[in-house]
Formats: sequence, structure tokens, C-alpha cells
Amino acid sequence: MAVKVAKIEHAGIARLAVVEESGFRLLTSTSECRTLTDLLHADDPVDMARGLAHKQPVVAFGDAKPLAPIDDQEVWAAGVTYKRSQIARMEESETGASHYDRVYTAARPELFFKATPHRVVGPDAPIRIRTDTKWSVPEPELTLVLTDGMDLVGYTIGNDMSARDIEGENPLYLPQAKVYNDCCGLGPWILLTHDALDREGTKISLSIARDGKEVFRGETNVDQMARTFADLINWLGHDNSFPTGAYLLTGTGVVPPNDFTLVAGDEVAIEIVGIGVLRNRVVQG
Ligand code: DO4
Ligand code: MG
Repeated sequence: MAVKVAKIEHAGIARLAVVEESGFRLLTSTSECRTLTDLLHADDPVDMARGLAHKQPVVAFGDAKPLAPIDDQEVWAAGVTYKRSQIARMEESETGASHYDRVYTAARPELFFKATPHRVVGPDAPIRIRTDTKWSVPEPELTLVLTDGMDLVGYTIGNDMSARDIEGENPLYLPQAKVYNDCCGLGPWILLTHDALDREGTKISLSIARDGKEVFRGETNVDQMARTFADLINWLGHDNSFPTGAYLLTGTGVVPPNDFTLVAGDEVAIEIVGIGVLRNRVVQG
């Protein structure tokens, strides 16, 4: 059983809603469940969402603004979890190549801090490239939604915006290449589910359009990921606590060719089968 839950702004107020064919069905707010964090920490978030949506009004998609589906959680990311990312990183970094090579097969994964909620942008909001980069790309990543006990309760789409020239110059610059204002897209909503994800059937595609024309398209499948979700979650939770839960981007398997960079005005669309499409327009400065 699964349900998609969105955080939306409707009539000037942030609300939770279940995503249906006809629109957003609002959730009633109760003393037990006022926030997305409350819902994610319910004994059974799917059941709780369904119960709170029962007989509630539906708001047309056009009458609500979807917000990033996050409250005050930290956002983390895994790196070099797909062969494509390992190869791209080794190409971009003369000095760091052997680090990327080794981490792909090492027991300990690459995990890095990606964003605080104020650096996260939701669906249709502008996503940013740094002013001091000449080579930036979006990274389309399946994102795990975790509770304070590190239980995996849902999935969303993440965009790990990356300045490849800064990251490639020196691996110690990774935090600057990855963490800055509006550096992380999340949304359009969360797929809450009781079921294990069908990794083989979960395609991730990235499309980048410039002046209305597609200039890049690429795709991968979650079964191309070299690590299990449990492995990544265990390492993230190792000696590390998340009082309100955490979001974990699981790495990219789609990297545009080395002569491609995003520019302001580009439209980025990331689709993950079973979840939805996250769209953002690129800005710089
Ligand atoms: O090591 C650099 C970052 C890797 C990354 O973000 C990815 O593989 O998605
Ligand atoms: Mg990434």
C-alpha cells in the first residue's frame, strides 16, 4: 500500500495533502498529526495519511502551490553509488581520481552533508548555480525519507546540484561545490509506502531544456546502484542522530557529457517512475 503526500500552500496556509488524480485532498490537522514530521513518525504513516484525508475537500492542482516536502530535517547525500558517477568523477578530477575509484567499492560509502531546509527548493521554484562556477550540472537522485529511528518510510526526488569544476579542482572543495543557496531540489511530494521499492522497475530520467528545446536527456534505473538502501542508511546513522529524521539522496547514475554545463534559464525535469516529476528553472546570481 502506498500514498503520495504533498506539502502545499493553499489560501496562504501550508497544508498537508494526499495527491489524487483530481487534485490535492487536504489532510485534517489533529493534535497527533499537525506537521509532515508528525506524519512521517506515525506508527503507520500510510494509514494515518489515508485516515486524515477521509472525506476531506480536494483542491485543484492549479489552486495550490506545492512546497518542498520537508520540515526541519537535515539533507544528506551519498556519492559514487553508480558506475556512471565513478567514471565522471575520475574524468573531472586529476588529483581525486583514485579517491573516487576506491570509494565505489569500499565498504564505507561516500556520505556528505547536502543541505539544511533553507537551502532546499521545492517544485517549480528556481534552483541555483553558483556565480563562481563555469561547469554545473543537476544530479537526479532517488531520495530516502527517514525517521528519527532511521526507518525508511518514503521516497522523493532529489536534485543534487553540483559545480563540477570546483569539485574537480580539489576533492576538499566538495562542500563548496555542493552546498550553497538553493543547491538542492526536493519534491514534488513523498511516496509513503509499506512495500520495498522495485529497483528494477524504478527508472530515473533527467531532461534539460533550453529555449524550449531539449538539450540533454539521460536515464538510469535504481537497480544500477551498487549499494543497498540499508547499507547507506546504516552508515548514515552510525554515531549520528537525527532528532526529526533525515533525507538521504542516494547518488546519481545520470551525468551529462563533460562539455555540458547548465546555464541560467534552463528547465530541469527529473522523473522517477512511481513518484512523479520534479521541475525547476535554473538561476545564477
Ligand atoms: O564525490 C562527489 C559527489 C558524488 C555525487 O554527488 C554522486 O555520485 O551523486
Ligand atoms: Mg550526487
